Amino acid sequence: MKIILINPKLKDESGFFASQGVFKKLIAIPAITLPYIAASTPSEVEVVIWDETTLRDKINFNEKPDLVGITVSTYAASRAYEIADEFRERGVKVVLGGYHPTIAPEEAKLHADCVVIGEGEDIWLDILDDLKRGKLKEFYKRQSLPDLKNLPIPSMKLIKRMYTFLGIHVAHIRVSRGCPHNCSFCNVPFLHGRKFRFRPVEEVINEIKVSGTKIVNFMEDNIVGHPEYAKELFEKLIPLKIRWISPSSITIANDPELLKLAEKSGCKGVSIGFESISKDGLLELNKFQNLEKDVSNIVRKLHEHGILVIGSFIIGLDTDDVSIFDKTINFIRQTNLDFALPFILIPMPQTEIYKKLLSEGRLIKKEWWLGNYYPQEPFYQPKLMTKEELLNGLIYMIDNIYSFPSIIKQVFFKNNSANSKITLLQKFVALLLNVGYLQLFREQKK
Ligand code: B12
Repeated sequence: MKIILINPKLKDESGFFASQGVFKKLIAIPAITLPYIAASTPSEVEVVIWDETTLRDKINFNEKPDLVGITVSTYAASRAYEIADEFRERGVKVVLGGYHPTIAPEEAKLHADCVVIGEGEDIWLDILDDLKRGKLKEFYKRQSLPDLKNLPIPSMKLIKRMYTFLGIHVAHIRVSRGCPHNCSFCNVPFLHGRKFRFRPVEEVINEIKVSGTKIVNFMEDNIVGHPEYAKELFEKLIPLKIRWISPSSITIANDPELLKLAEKSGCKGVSIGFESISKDGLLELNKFQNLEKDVSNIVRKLHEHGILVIGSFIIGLDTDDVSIFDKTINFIRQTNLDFALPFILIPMPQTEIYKKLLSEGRLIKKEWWLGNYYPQEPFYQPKLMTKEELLNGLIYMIDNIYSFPSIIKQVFFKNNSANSKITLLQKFVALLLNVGYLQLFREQKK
C-alpha cells in the first residue's frame, strides 16, 4: 500500500513569514504534523510526504497512491481542496485532517472521501484498516482526547530538505497539547481541548537525544503553561547541554525559579504573544494573563538571563483607532524587544472574535478562506477605522520598525540593562530575523 501525505501551501503565499524571504532560504521551520501521521503508519505501508510550504515540494498528480492524506489549516484550505478535488477526479481516495476539517467537517467532506476530526495518531490505524477492507467511513472522530504518553517520534527523515537554521540541524519538538485559557482570537482550546496535556518528560528527553542535535525548537503554544511541568522539563534538559527556543507566556519572567532554570537549561529565546499594548485591547482578547504587566521589566529580566525576546501584536481590534500604530511602535522601542511582529487580526472560525464579527455583519465574507485571498488583508470591517487605514497602518508600522537604522538601533544600541547576558551571536540572530522580515515586507509591498 502507498500513501502520499501532503501539506498544502497558501494559494497566495505572500504574507506569511514562515515561507518567504530569508525564511525561505536560511530558516526552515517544517510542520511536524505529517511526520507524526507517518510515524503512526504501520511499517509495511509506503509513505511519502510532500510539503508545499516551507519545503516547496511539487505535487505530482500523475501518481496513483492508494490514499492521499492532506493536512488542512484554515488559511490553506482552498489550496487543500483544489489538490483533493484533482486527485479524486483521477480516482484516488482522499482523506482530509487537521485544524480546518476539525472546525468545518461538513465543508471538508465536500472535497474528500473521509474527514478526520481532531487528533489523528490512533484514528489513522482505523482508517488504514477500513481502507484495506474497502469500508472507509465518512468521518472519524475520537470520543476523548488522547493521552500523550507513548506518542511516536515524528518521521522527520521523510522531509526531503534539511530542516535548518542557517544550515544547522534543528530538532522541532512538541511537548504539550491543549490550553485552559479562553483567548478570543485563538483556536487552540477548540482544537486540542481546554486542558494542558503533557508528554512524559523522559519521552521528550529521549526524542531530543535521538534527534542528534543540540539545537531545539519547541513548537508549543506556551512552554511554561504548567510551571511545575516546565521546571521538571528544564531540570532534565540541563545535562543535555542544548540550546533551545520556544513560544512562552510572560510567566517565564515572573517566576524567578522558572527563569533561572530556563537559563540553565539553555533557553536562548522566547516568543511571547503580548497581543495588545492597551488594557482594553487585552480585555477584548480575553488575554487576562497579560493585564497590568510591566513589559519593559519582563524584557529586561529575560535579557539578564541571556534570553532574546520576540513579541507579537494583534492590530485592528475594536478598541484600536488610528493612534494604535504610533503607540505600538513606541511601545516596541521603549520595551526593547529584539524582534517584533505586528499582525492584522485574523478571525479564525470557531473563535469568539469570529462569532462576534459574524453576528455583527462585519466579516467581509463568511468563509473568507475559500477563494483567493491575500493573507495580510483584513477579512473584516474594523470598528474605529476603515480597512484601508488598517492595512496602511500596518505598512506604516513595518516601515518604521524595520527601517534599517531602526533595526540597528533596536538590536545593537539599546541599553536596557547593564547586566544583559545577550551575546553578540544572539544579536546577530536578532539582526537576521529583522532584516529577513524587512526583505519579506519589501517583496510583499511589490
Ligand atoms: C508550530 C506552529 C506554527 C509554526 C509553523 C511551522 C510549520 N511549518 O507549520 C509557525 C510559528 C511558523 C506558525 C505560523 C502561523 N500559524 Co501557527 N501554530 C503552530 C502551533 C503552535 C503548533 C502546530 C503543530 O505543530 N502541531 C503539532 C501537530 C502534531 O498537531 P496538528 O497539526 O494539530 O495535527 C494533529 C491533528 O490535527 C491531526 N491531523 C492534522 N492533519 C492531519 C492529516 C491527516 C491525513 C490525518 C489523518 C490527521 C491529521 O492529527 C495530528 C496528530 O494528532 C499551532 C497551535 C497548536 N497548538 O496546534 C499554531 C496554529 C496552527 N497556527 C495558527 C496560525 C493562525 C498561524 C499563522 C497564520 C499566524 C500568523 N498570524 O501569521 C502563521 C501561518 C503559518 C504559515 N503558513 O506561515 C493557528 C491555525 C488556526 C487554523 N484554524 O488554521 C493555530 C492553531 C494557532 C492558534 N492560536 O489558533 N505556526
